Amino acid sequence: MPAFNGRVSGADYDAFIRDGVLCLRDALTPEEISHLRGAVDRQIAALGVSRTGYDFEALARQVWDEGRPVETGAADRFDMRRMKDMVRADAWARPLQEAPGDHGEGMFFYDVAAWKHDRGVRQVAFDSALPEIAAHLMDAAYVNFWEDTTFVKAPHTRQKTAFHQDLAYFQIEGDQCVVVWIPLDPATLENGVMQYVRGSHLWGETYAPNVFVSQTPFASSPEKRCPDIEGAPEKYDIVSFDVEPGDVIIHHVKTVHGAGGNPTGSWRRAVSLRYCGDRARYFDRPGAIAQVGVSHTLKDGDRLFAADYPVVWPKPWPQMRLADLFRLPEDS
Ligand SMILES: O=C(O)CCC(=O)C(=O)O
Repeated sequence: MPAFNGRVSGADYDAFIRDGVLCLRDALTPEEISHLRGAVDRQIAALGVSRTGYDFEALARQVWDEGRPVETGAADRFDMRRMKDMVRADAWARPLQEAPGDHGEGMFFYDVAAWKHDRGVRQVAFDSALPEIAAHLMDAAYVNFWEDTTFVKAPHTRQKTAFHQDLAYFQIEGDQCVVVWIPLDPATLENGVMQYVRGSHLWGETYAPNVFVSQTPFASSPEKRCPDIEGAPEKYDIVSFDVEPGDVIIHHVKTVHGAGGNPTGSWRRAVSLRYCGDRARYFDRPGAIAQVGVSHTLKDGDRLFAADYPVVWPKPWPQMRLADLFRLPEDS
């Protein structure tokens, strides 16, 4: 076990290695949370005109309603018409939604790669306590930042997040990668906090990505379908944590996880940051989701040395602010 000098105690490290998930309290400052809230608000405001922002709740309604066309505004990252056909052709697929309430329609907002145009997100991703924590949990000599993803469940959102494993969504080989789920609002099981299958990172399996609104695996992935956790939750050791802004939940890239809808009247906003360690290698994995705006020419087996995957740990000197070094063309 490595010697810890940061926020991760030996007991936390052991729990992460055993369970594949760890909740750390007060890991981020109020200022850092406010940077992320600002970025998420801007992403949501751009829904309809952004090329990367989606409302998966609206999409699910379009998928399950035969006659309803698929509308995604300007968002063109995914071929959602094909996705609708894929889900409808899947004999195992079923809607994954909370019971209808009296409140109309919520929103399951999804967007990615805010770090490429939002300095506040870069400050959290590069200069908070998270890179060092990730290095400890991965026993990594250095850490690359992979990407950020936003997951928001507005009040009265019926759509669940289908249980899935993250590895096969990413173009990486090896499993030296951790995902940090950052709640921007208090979150409990009532409003859709994340749920994790304890120990599933040790099952020795890689599962195909699914489309979040259904367990349907991407047809282009050669990997097997994730087990139907929603169908028989009592068979699995599912763990969740009640969290407040400032807390983070970190999971191993092979830990199976999902979430309920948010039938409550309060928001459940979250940002998920992904970090890789020095043993991760680039792998143009069939079925992985194409990343937004990458400019590298890495080949399979390469280290993640590219401007798309900044090295965020170790710092050349303490207190250095890496976010100050980045000026990206998309910066607003
Ligand atoms: O917040 C959610 O509903 C999904 C989050 C997730 O799957 C992730 O962070 O990997």
